[in-house]
Amino acid sequence: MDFEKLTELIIELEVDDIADAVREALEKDGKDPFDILEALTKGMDEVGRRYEEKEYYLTELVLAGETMKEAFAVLKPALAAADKSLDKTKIILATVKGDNHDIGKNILGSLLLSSGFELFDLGMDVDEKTIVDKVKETGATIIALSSLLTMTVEQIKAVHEALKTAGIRDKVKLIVGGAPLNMELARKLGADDFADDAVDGVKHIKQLAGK
Ligand code: B12
Repeated sequence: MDFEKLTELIIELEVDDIADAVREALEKDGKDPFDILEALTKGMDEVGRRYEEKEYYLTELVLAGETMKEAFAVLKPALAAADKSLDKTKIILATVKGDNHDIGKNILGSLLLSSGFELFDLGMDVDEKTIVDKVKETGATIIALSSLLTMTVEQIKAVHEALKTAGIRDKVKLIVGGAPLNMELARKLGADDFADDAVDGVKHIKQLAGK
């Protein structure tokens, strides 16, 4: 099972075959789970491009999401086994209000869990009040937010402002990710940091946590 084939299975939306393919790559071929993740993500990028070019429609987007979830269910334990450094920093993870994309967030969440962080995953479409309340309740020191839609990136600013109003902005680090963002925009919206994929995100978060 080569990486090109895995990328292709995502692009072709082979929801029934992807789990076996990932299993084969892992167990039979001994491929690195992080390389497999990269091949799958490449497929999702191509799906996004086809959607943009109107070669794919919403049905295909939904199916691509399902296919990625099937793949990730098999990949998750292998990713977890690959990284075992322990860290008990508390992290709040969420997709911002108005945004129902959670595949990237969930990947980041699994990697964070497998790195030993204590994770509070609030799900998707999460408003700023819920986040502020959770910081107060848990004493989390890092907030990781995902926004996949250009329309919802302003929500990052809303979270930043709500933390300021609550007087706890300086107690937490805010890191954000998602395709419409970059470091410059992230900073402009009040975030402390940005990473463009989940693997890099974990590295950045380890730095923010002072590890
Ligand atoms: C699957 C998908 C969906 C699925 C989502 C299923 C789910 N449960 O998540 C469904 C069908 C629901 C969907 C709906 C819509 N979608 Co959509 N979707 C996608 C698609 C194809 C893939 C997203 C994905 O899962 N990628 C794979 C994951 C692994 O990558 P990722 O999410 O980018 O995450 C990685 C990094 O960004 C980063 N990361 C992500 N979050 C974070 C957070 C932190 C802290 C860090 C450090 C890193 C990080 O790490 C991740 C892993 O490496 C993208 C296209 C694309 N290539 O991104 C469009 C895309 C995001 N969707 C788009 C659109 C327009 C929509 C809809 C508005 C369509 C519509 N007309 O209804 C709706 C919006 C619904 C809503 N309110 O949210 C546009 C957004 C354009 C924009 N810039 O605003 C895109 C880019 C497609 C396109 N090219 O036009 N979508």
